[in-house]
Amino acid sequence: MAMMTRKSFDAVVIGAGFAGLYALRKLRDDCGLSVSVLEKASDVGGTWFWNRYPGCVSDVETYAYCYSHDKALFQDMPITSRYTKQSDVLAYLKGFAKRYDLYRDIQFNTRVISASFNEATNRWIVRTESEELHAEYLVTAVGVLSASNVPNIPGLDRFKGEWHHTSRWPAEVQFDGKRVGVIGTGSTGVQLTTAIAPLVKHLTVFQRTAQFSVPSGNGPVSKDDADNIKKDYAKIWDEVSKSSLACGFTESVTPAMSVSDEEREAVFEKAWTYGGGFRFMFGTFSDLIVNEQANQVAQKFLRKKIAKIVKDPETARKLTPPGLYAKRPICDSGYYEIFNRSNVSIVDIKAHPIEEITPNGMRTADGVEHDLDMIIFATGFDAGDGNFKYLNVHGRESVSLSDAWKEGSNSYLGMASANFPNMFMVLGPNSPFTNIPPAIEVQVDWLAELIKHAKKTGARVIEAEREAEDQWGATCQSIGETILLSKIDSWIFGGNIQGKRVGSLFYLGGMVNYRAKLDEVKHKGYEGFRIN
Ligand code: FAD
Ligand code: NA7
Repeated sequence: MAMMTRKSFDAVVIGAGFAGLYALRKLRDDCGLSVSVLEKASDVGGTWFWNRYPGCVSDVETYAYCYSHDKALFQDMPITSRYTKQSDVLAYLKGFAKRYDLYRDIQFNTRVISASFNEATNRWIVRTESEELHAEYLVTAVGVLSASNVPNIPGLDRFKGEWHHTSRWPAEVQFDGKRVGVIGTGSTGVQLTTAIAPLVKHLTVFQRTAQFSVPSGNGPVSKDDADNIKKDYAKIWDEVSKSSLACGFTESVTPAMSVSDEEREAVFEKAWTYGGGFRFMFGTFSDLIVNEQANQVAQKFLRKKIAKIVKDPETARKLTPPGLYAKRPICDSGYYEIFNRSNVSIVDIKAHPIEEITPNGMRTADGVEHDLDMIIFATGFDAGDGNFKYLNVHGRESVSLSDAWKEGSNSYLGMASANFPNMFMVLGPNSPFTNIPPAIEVQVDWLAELIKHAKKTGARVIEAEREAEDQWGATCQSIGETILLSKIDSWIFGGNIQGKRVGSLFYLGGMVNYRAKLDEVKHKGYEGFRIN
């Protein structure tokens, strides 16, 4: 058996996506800590390393789906299209790591298998398959949408064709001449199917729940427009910090039913033409996700659009969601249109669930055998706390994080948990639900200040108090209950995973309120933390 090597650092960070890279930069270069980042992938990027499926693109505009903390970095960032495609985000994050000399402190192909807090030394022991690392601080940056959900459908092992999950996409996939089945119609399924419909012999979309989607309005950005965006650096990030969603556009303050039917229709139409899922849900009216009547008028508008686009009425019926417009908003580059192609068909697997995967394809409950050469799972993620299940973290008195979260995962402010001293989570459970890079910066900056404060006072332990953590969980839960997103199953509340407890996984109170809470906690001497 190979010898287990031991190393010691001030901080160990797990994950090298947006969060882990920024944590490394901040803790090493600003706080002066020795830091080691452990990443199971072979390069940086996180989401954008793993999700290489055709059509993969952000749905927050390029100018806001990036770091904001360095003006020069922003000025140097290529802005060539309205949204930023997977390969461009990956290149951006690789460039970030090179620019700030981060690679030297990242160990790739290294999966963390456990982490435990040693109460005698107040240090964390982090284990990989071949090493043991000791550190004062443990920072988890393991991603909220990164633990793949591969449904357990009987027969997959007997399938003679190839199969892939979109979040573990291999380098080369040939579609030419193939009959492809895609399970899942969330953001990923919609992007993927739209991209591959023209490439495959036949595409069968296996849909469990129909999704409302609006046009993305994606397209090239000219050099002049990009230059103008860059001149607005201060304005953009000021607006982001003062908004709820941090997406870089002005959110509506007008309730939907406060205007006439004609005005409302015009507002929806303008948003549909301009494009953008978040813009449609939050830029048109202020209350689409809190007021059922407002939500219904949006549903009605979107249903009319589907009926107009999709030529076959039966296909249109299947594609039309019967209920609330209350999943994470999504957008597309011609999704409903692909169903007018003769090589695309849809199977309603709520009506006729998939019974098994056969050597030649899939059999649904109506007895139909769907012949396939390839199956693609666009079935999403065990979101929020999913990755923590594989981390095997133990805190005080060897209590495990999984036990601590048995009744539902939680953390104080999305970043710390009682009994897990000196462990900080970037985007832990009950972190803000917003455009993600700005939320990462807010949390990492705040944690860096907290660590500096503790160092100044000579404290060796920073630990969330149980009561503060419970209160934060209750706040997140009660805000969640007022929002229509909690009324339907989706990854935002854990309802997409069979057997998972449904409850708050995010703080849905918006970025402005979240920042205000962080300021308040800090100004009250880090209220809710025990620092000694
Ligand atoms: P990740 O990028 O998920 O990185 C986590 C890293 O941790 C991974 O590299 C993983 O390999 C590593 N890791 C996990 N466990 C271990 C372990 N045990 N040992 C070692 N390493 C480990 N968000 C938006 O705000 N806007 C968008 O438009 C948007 N589009 C998206 C599109 C797709 C297809 C997906 C999947 C997500 C999208 N997201 C979007 C969410 C996206 O995940 C975040 O925006 C962001 O990239 C998250 O960064 P992160 O560093 O927190 O996590
Ligand atoms: P989502 O939004 O969770 O979508 C997953 C899709 O897969 C959705 O249509 C699910 O149907 C479907 N699904 C999941 N499990 C199954 C099973 N067991 N059988 C059939 N169908 C299933 O994940 P995405 O990857 O599309 O998007 C996640 C986020 O990543 C997205 O919001 C962006 O931020 C990027 P359901 O609706 O649950 O009935």
